Amino acid sequence: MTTDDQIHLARTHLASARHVTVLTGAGISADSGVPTFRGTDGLWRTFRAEDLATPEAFERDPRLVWEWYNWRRELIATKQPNPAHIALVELERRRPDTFWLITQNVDGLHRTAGSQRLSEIHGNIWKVRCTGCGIISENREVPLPILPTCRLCQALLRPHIVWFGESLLGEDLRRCDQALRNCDLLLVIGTSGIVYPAAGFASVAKEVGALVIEINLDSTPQSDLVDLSLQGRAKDLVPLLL
Ligand code: BJW
Ligand code: ZN
Repeated sequence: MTTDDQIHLARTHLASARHVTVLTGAGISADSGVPTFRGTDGLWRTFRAEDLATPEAFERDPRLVWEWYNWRRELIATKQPNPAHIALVELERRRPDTFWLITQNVDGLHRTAGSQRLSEIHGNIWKVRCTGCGIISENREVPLPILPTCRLCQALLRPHIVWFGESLLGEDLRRCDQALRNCDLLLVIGTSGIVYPAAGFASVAKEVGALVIEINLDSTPQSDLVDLSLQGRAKDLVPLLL
């Protein structure tokens, strides 16, 4: 099948689907200039995840972790949503009651683009959480003073991000499970499909008989499982599906 045929088929499926769920990963924001994690220019090529994205790393050296997040906040602050983010806003607008977007991205670009029916399952880089009283607040200060502390209780603040070995919010997991079990089409965009639990979402959708379409620059561990695998840039392919 040619790419044009695949796109035509994907469009037809999308137009006839009742409940549509979308899962996105770093690849959708790569087209906005936000670095991905894996791959040749990925963050994990230069930085060790276990030194920066685990609760143990933060306990050991909160300054180092905050410096890394400050650098990323500065970088992301200069980035804008791209046509793929915007196409997903349009998809939500067309089917407001039968659409849910699950993102692993912490950059907030889906929300900036206008997506509202959205679970940010790995958190958001523009939110901080108090390690003392647990309060979560939005914080767009760039750079943040290191080390940032809570206004209410003076304890250390941490990024409101899900690190390796930490559980996702139960409420998010329930919402996602519902969106996956109810959907008849799952669109998986720009994720390597390695990090759990999101790496298992395509299997959940397949189990309930949904059609799964993947959009990625490369093949992934999920490519053999999905019904249609479109290879290319998210910013080019996602708008073509509408
Ligand atoms: C393009 C493109 C373009 C590029 N267009 N495409 C079961 C089995 C084994 C292990 C586990 C398991 N369950 C849990 C675990 C442990 C762990 C895990 O999954 N480890 C794996 C690495 C094996 N999971 C967890 O710890 C999770 N917690 C949890 O499950 O709690 C319960 C539990 C704990 C422990 C044991 C068992 C249960 C939490 C995971 C949190 C992940 N957080 C991170 C880092 C946050 C730090 C931060 O951002 O500040 O979130 S990891 C990092 O990876 C980040 C991402 O959201 C996540 C996914 O990455 P993503 O989005 O897929 O990006 P890439 O870079 O990997 O891929 C980009 C893709 O885009 C590529 O495919 C490109 O080809 C493509 N692409 N340009 C289209 N223009
Ligand atoms: Zn506090």
